[in-house]
Amino acid sequence: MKLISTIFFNLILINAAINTENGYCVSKDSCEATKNTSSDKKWLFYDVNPPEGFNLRRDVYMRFAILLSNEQKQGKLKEFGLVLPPWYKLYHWKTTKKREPIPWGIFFDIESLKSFAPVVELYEIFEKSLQKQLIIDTIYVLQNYDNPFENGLFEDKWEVQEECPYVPQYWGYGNITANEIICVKFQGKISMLPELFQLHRNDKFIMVAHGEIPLHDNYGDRKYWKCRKSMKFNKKLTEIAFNYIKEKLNCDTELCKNYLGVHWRRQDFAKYRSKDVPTTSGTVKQIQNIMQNKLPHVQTVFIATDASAKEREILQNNLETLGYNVHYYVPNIAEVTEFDDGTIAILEQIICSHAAFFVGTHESTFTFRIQEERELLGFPSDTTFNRLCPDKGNCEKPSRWTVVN
Ligand SMILES: Nc1nc2c(ncn2[C@@H]2O[C@H](COP(=O)(O)OP(=O)(O)OP(=O)(O)O)[C@@H](O)[C@H]2O)c(=O)[nH]1
Ligand SMILES: *[C@@H]1O[C@H](CO)[C@@H](O)[C@H](O)[C@H]1NC(C)=O
Ligand SMILES: *[C@@H]1O[C@H](CO)[C@@H](O)[C@H](O)[C@H]1NC(C)=O
Repeated sequence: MKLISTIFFNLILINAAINTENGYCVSKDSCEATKNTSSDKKWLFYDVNPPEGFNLRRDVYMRFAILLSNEQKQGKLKEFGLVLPPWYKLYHWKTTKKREPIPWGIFFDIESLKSFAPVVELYEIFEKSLQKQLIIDTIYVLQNYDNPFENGLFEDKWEVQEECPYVPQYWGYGNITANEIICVKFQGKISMLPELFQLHRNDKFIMVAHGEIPLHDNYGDRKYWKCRKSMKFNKKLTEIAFNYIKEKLNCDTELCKNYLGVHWRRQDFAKYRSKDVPTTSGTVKQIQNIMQNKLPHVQTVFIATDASAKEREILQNNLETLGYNVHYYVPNIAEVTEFDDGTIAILEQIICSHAAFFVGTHESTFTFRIQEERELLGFPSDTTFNRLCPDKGNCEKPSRWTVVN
C-alpha cells in the first residue's frame, strides 16, 4: 500500500449555477434546513461503468456492502450508510420501456440486504432531504492504472490524478450535483478506499464512480457468502418463479429432480466469443448428451437465454425432435407490460437455480450468480459447475466457487 507523495487536488465545480451568493443554498430558509438535516449520518454512494451488466453490478454491490460491514465491525466508518444506486438504462435491457431509474426493491428483498449492511434506497435519501438539490460533497472517480504490473508486480496502490474523463449521470436525476470531483488511479482491494476518504474527512455525501475497479479483499470467504446469502430476490419474484416451476415444470420442492436448467448466452457472446460458446447445433448435441448421461429419466429442459426468437425456435425444434419437452420463460400479456427485461432475467435465473442439473455459459456473470444460488441451496457441486463447450477446441472446466458456511 503506497500513497504516492504528490497529491494534486482537482477542484471542479460541476454546477456553477448553484454556487450563488448564498453558497449552495437556494434561499436563507433552505440554508437553515441544510444545517438542520446535517445530522451525524453520512452516505456512501457508488456508481458502476455504464456498459456493465446487471450481474456484474451485483458483485460490485457485494464489495461495497462487505467493505462497510467490515469497517463498522472495527468501529470505523460508523456513521455511514450505503446508498443503493438505482438501475438506470442498462445496456442489455433493450425492450425496457420504463426509462426512469428503478429502485433495488423491485428486484431484491431490501430487509434482507439490510440484515447484512446498512443500505438505503436513493429515494429514501431524497425523502430525508429538505433541499431541492442533493449535493454530493466529493466524487472520487476511480481509474485503472495504464500498466497494472509496473515493475513486474501487481501492487495495491492509489494516486490522485489531475484529470480524467468523466461525465456524471447521477442515474438520470437532474437534481443531484457535486461540489468536487477528484480523479484517482486505483488498483487493488476495496479496503483501501477509506484512505481516499481521508482527503476530505468532513464529507457527509461521498460518491465513488467506477465502483467496479476496487476488488474483493477475500473473494469466496465466509463473509462473502454471508453477504451473498442476504442478497435475496424480492418475495414477489420468488413467488412467480415458484409458481412457474410448479405449474410448468411439475416440481414443488427446493431441489428439483425433474428438469435440466441451461443458461444459453447468445447476443454478444455468440458474436464475439465463438472460441468459448457453441453454435446452435453444438448446443443441441451437448444438451442431448447431458440428458442421456446425467438425467436419463428426465425429459424436461428449461432454457434461460437472451437468444433471438429465431434462434430459440431452432433450438426448440431440434430438441423436440429428439423427444424433449422444452421450456422458455414466456411472459404473459400482463407481465410483458409490467415486467422489464431485468425482471424476466431474474425469473429465469431462479428457475435454473432449482434445476436437477445446470449447465451454463463460460465466463458469464449471469451463469455465476446461478451457480452461487445453487451452492446456497445445497445442490451437489457436480450438478452446478458445468458449461457449454465450443464446437471445437479447448473446453476448460469452470472454477468451483463452493459455499463456505
Ligand atoms: N432473460 C434473459 N436475459 C439474459 C440472459 N442472459 C443474459 N441476459 C441479459 O443480458 C445481460 C447480461 O449481462 P450480465 O448480467 O452482466 O451477464 P454476462 O452474461 O456476464 O455479460 P457481461 O457481464 O455484460 O459480459 C443480463 O443482465 C440480462 O439482461 C438470459 O438467459 N435470459
Ligand atoms: C433549524 O433548527 C433551529 C434550532 O434547532 C430552529 O430554530 C430552526 O427553526 C430550524 N430551521 C428549519 C428550517 O427547520
Ligand atoms: C429529485 O427528483 C426526483 C424525480 O423527479 C424526485 O423524486 C426527488 O424527490 C428529487 N430530489 C430532491 C432532493 O428534490
